[in-house]
Amino acid sequence: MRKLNYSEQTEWKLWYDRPASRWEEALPVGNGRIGGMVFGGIHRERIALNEDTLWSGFPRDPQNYDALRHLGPARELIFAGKYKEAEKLIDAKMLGRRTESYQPLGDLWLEQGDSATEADGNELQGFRRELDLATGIATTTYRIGGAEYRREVFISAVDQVMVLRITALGSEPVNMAASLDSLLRHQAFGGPAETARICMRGQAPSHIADNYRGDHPQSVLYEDGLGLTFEAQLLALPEGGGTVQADASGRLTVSGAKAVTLLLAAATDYAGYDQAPGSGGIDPAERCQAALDAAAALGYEQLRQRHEADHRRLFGRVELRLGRAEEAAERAARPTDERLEAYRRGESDLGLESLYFHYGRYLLMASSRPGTEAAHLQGIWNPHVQPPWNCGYTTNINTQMNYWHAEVAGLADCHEPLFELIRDLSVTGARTARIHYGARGWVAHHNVDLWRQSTPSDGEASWAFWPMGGVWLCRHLWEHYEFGLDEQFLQETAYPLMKGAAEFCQDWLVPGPDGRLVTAPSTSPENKFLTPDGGEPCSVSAGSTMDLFLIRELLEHTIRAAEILKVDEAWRQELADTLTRMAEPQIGPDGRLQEWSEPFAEAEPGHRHVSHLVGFYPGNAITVRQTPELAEAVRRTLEERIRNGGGHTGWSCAWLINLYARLGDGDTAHRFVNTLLSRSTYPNLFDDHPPFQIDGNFGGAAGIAEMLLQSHMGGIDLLPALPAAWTRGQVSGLRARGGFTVDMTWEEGRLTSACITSTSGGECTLRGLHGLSVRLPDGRTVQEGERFQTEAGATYLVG
Ligand code: FUC
Repeated sequence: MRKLNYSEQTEWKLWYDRPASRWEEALPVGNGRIGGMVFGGIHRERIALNEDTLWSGFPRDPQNYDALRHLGPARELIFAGKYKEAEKLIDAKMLGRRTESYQPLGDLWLEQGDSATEADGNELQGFRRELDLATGIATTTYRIGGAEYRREVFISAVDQVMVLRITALGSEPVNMAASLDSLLRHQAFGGPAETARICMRGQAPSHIADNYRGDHPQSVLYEDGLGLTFEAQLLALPEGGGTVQADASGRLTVSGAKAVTLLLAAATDYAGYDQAPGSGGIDPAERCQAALDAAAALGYEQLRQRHEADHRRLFGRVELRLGRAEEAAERAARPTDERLEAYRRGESDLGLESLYFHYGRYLLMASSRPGTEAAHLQGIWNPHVQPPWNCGYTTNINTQMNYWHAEVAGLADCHEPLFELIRDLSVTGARTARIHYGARGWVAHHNVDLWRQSTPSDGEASWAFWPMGGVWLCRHLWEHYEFGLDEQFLQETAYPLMKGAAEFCQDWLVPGPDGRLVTAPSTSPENKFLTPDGGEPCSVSAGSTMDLFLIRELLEHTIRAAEILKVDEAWRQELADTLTRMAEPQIGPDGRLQEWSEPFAEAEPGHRHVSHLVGFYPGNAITVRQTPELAEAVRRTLEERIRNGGGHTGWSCAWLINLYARLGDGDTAHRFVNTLLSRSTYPNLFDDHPPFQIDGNFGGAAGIAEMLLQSHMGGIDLLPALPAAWTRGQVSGLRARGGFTVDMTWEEGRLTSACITSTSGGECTLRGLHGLSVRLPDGRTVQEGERFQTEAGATYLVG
């Protein structure tokens, strides 16, 4: 199959014909650690900066040592049907404290072009700012009078610096000034003039109070010695003459140059979730200086080449084109915000849908790379000191959704920071398991921060009391193994973490009144039922469906992993026994999957979470082929939720895409792709929860992949949920469980060719062949649903 050639085409670009007027119009660049939002201003340019370890707070002990005293009484109340009383007890006695907040580093400001301005009667012409997803470079170009300027920005993962190149293409030189600023406590200063370097050094708050009520008298708290220290440094390398000057106040000026390369480095003294700021021997200033010196020695051309090669290596792994190329090119000729507006008005734009998919991949590459922090609610991009939901890790759906597309969309390496987060949580969470619940193993709740808080947050039981965060996160370890079959990863990373989470579950499950094992207290994230007696909204009962699905799948995956690794035979048996004794999810009298163990009335029938469907997606306990009755109950559940207004946040809508894809209902899945883009998307294509929250971008990309390829039913399903709107298209590089990469083309809604590459030499079964068959190297053909043996590295053609 012909590989698409990115350099030939324009689809994978976001572009605009005016500067961003607000943050949600700016264009994101990032290397997983340093993030920038490029506004594309003309005389005054702003690049909002982030560094992924810059958080408020410091390591402290958030355990609630009193919680365990109340566990027994809470269970008694629950098993006596006194749910509301149990909820009150938990609210009052069993919760913890809020997590800390991700912080904005500051802004890089540029003032540019004082010799030929519009004020002299010169007209501004040809303005364009764009983000090329294929190269990871944001470019702004414009002309004023005889002057033509070009600014390029990228953040290199290879060289750990932001590179900003300003070129004067016309008759006028580059005259510019740069400065650094921050909302946090900071000082900006310039090095000696000849060093052409400016610096900003600052301190993060020791605590940020939540922004929910806005009534805290000291919501941003600074304490000496208790916050992280950060540093940003900027260095100018002028070309073609010109002078550079850095003054003591931190203003750097370049005049009369033909071009200038600005290099920016940023760092904090974060040395680990359990290390006090400043105690790890890390000097952010030294780090910045080392990065800048190394980058300056390379120079612009090499920095760009190294960045582009690294970026294309990841980005180019997957290519998706929907519809006709000419049509996509025609639409791409319009600025992206206008394109989005037209789409909102009902115009079809398949190119925009595939752009959204590619953007989901781009954003993960830019916010989560090996060695960096995992992507949080806003990836790495945040301008607020008191950000929404602390800009943290919400592990009752949002953090997981961030990584739903990582494996299938060819970014398994970007999944790694999440595994590191899980590893840290297994340490902090072991104390919480013991102190809060008297349990072995490790536990995490719904909010996590840089300091790896594993306890419940404060607030209400309905969200804060949810000891399933770690259990759900472990699915990512298993998925990574299932896609790549890396046994060393299974043995060294995944299994020990899964084992600890499974041990917690063993201790957490208790026999309910009928003797079946259930979780208690149990909530279903953020949702409430009406108590059977008083009709009061309440969140606490026993054995919510989500808990049962999550624990079941963890135990099953752990047993499977132990079998593969040939370890812990007796313990495996214990887990298998636990599975037989556990309560089962129920279908209610109305044919819907029950969210709780009893058919309680829902307090909010259109609730944004569909936690009880976790066993259908991302889980696979329910499938359309193996458990059709349960799948039908899922469909009814969805219909009822949606009829009552569900799916109204960005991430919630993205979840619906995935769920309908799993139902094999491509048209409804596509309807929600359409809703996500037209209702929940900012001009820069960031997901609008509202406010900005990146999970919708990632979950949306996962949903689009899920419509094209599924591999959760013991084989590979090609085009399992192709909507009528996607009549023709091609995709390459999608990954399937069992160690396969899949390329496909389709026309008139039917598969026309496919190419399966085996990465590990496993057995393969294909479905969705529409009468086509697989040709094996020995000349035999294999039909739909027939299993065949593959060889590692070999490709198998379907035609
Ligand atoms: C969960 C969701 C909210 C939001 C928050 C960050 O609490 O219910 O919609 O996404 O996380």
